[in-house]
Amino acid sequence: MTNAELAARFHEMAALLELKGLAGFKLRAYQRAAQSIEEHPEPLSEVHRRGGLETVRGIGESFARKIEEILQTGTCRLLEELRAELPPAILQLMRVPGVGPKSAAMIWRELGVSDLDGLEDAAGDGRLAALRGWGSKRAAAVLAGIEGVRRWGGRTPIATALPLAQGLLSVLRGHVGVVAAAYAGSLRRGLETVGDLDLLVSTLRPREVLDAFAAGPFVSEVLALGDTKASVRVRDGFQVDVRAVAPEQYAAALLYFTGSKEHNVRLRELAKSRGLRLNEYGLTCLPGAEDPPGLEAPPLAARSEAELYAALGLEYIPPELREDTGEIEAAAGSRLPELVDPADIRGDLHTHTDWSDGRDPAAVLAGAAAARGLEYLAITDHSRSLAFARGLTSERLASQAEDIDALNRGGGRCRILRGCEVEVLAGGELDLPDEVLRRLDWVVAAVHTPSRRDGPDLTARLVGAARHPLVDVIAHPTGRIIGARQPYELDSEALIAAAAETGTALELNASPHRLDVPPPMARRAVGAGVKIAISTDAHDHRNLGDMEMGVWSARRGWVRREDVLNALSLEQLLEWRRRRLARSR
Ligand code: DGT
Ligand code: CA
Ligand code: CA
Repeated sequence: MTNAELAARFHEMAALLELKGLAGFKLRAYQRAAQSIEEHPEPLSEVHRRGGLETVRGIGESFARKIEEILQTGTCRLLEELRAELPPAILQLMRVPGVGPKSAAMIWRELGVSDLDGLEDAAGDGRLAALRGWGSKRAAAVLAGIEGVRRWGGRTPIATALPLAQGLLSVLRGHVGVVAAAYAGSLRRGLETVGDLDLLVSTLRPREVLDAFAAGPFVSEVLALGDTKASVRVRDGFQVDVRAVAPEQYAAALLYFTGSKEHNVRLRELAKSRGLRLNEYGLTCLPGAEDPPGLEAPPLAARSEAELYAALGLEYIPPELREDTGEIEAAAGSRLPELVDPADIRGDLHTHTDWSDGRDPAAVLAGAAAARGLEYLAITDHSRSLAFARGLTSERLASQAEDIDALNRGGGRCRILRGCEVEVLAGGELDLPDEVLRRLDWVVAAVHTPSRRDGPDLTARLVGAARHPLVDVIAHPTGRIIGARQPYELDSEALIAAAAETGTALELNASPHRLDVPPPMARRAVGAGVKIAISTDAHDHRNLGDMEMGVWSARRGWVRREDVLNALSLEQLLEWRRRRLARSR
């Protein structure tokens, strides 16, 4: 059992005891023990084998017995008694922002409510508001909080987490004792949602830095505060873990806390097979058989993650690939893909203006694209059947084209392509006639209308669109809305096969709410030779900045620069299109 797993049981005991009304130094003893176990550099199972549990900070005789019991049986009597006594779902209540242990205990005792559904009812029908110290405002906040917990399954979308992380890092860097700071964990790996935020600081004055952070105005609750770690909740209930390490440990800690766990496990095994030990403090030589006992080798110098990977005989593995899905083998064989990078992006191939449901006129969008250094921008407003989005008829599309021609003659730095996001109708045919589409520079095909979304129907529609000679890209194929809507039942293999056969590209929609195609599908697509267009689907010039998150997602899908259409120059892109059209005629 790992220290983290052991600590989790102590955290659970502390939370359940607190729900039962334990407070003061007795409660703090459990919380301190949990934290001390979590932070202990050596596995407690080893310490136990040596008979040294009571030398660990915060562990006395009674905790040592509990640790022993848990190591042997996976649990202990106190924990089992608490679990039997308290309803299993009650810890869920504390995931709702604004509900701490005291209020959870009160809600349970006075209303008999012990899970999210019950809390939702009580918040809705006035029982919660009627509790002492509550009131309708606080009950309404809880109702909103429950919705948030449900909607995101307790996970926070990257679109919310990233700016928060950047803000917190600038606070940390503002402290004179901080040498360097970075975010790690799932956010650094570019996941579309994150469970909690993991920040890392390099400092010689950890206690001071952590104390100052935990006292910050953005902190709503301090969950733990020690010499190496602070865990806090920020205002909307999101948990942030900050670890403080000495500068010489920073690279190893960054590697460790970036994860994923699965990737770390593989690295540790690899280290062991080379006579090394890798942990969050560094990479050390394992003592040899002839070495005197107790002699610890100093950590091998590692100023960067790249040096640590090199010491393990691996190429540097970018964070987005660290999921143990083949990256270790590839790095060992120097076969890692050269991933697409935000700097490779030359254009955006899916955007909307105020002709349909976008906010800005084409000129504003093109100006913003030019300011971002983009060479080209496809304006792809919706087609006529998407009435709620003011979809364009053939006539309005023709007038828009004249508008765009005039803008291009005006000589902006960013060339505007006349495009359309054409709806794929239920029968598989397109919403606009071929002779209209033929006059365009860029055709994106998409399904939005929520009629009969059953799998075979949607697959047939999208495969049909891919086979249509005039379609350049299939937009956001799975239809997922992160945290809100599951992907449609699409036969992604059939779509990838059709795209590969016809040379049609697939879109990776960069909106942080979509990130669609999802990374595993992107990986299969590029494996089959399909090109990817990373597009923002901007409905406002500010959305053009979503491109970076799309690129992160693409990197998670092992997408290389040569797989990405909008990493081509304008000239190369138009050439790609000419060839595609010639082939499909
Ligand atoms: P999340 O927060 O659910 O989105 O996912 P992560 O990957 O950020 O996970 P988190 O916050 O639990 O831990 C951050 C990193 O710390 C994780 O990616 C790898 C490392 N880590 C945490 N616990 C363990 C562990 O028990 N074993 C190993 N090998 N690594 C761990
Ligand atoms: Ca995390
Ligand atoms: Ca964490």
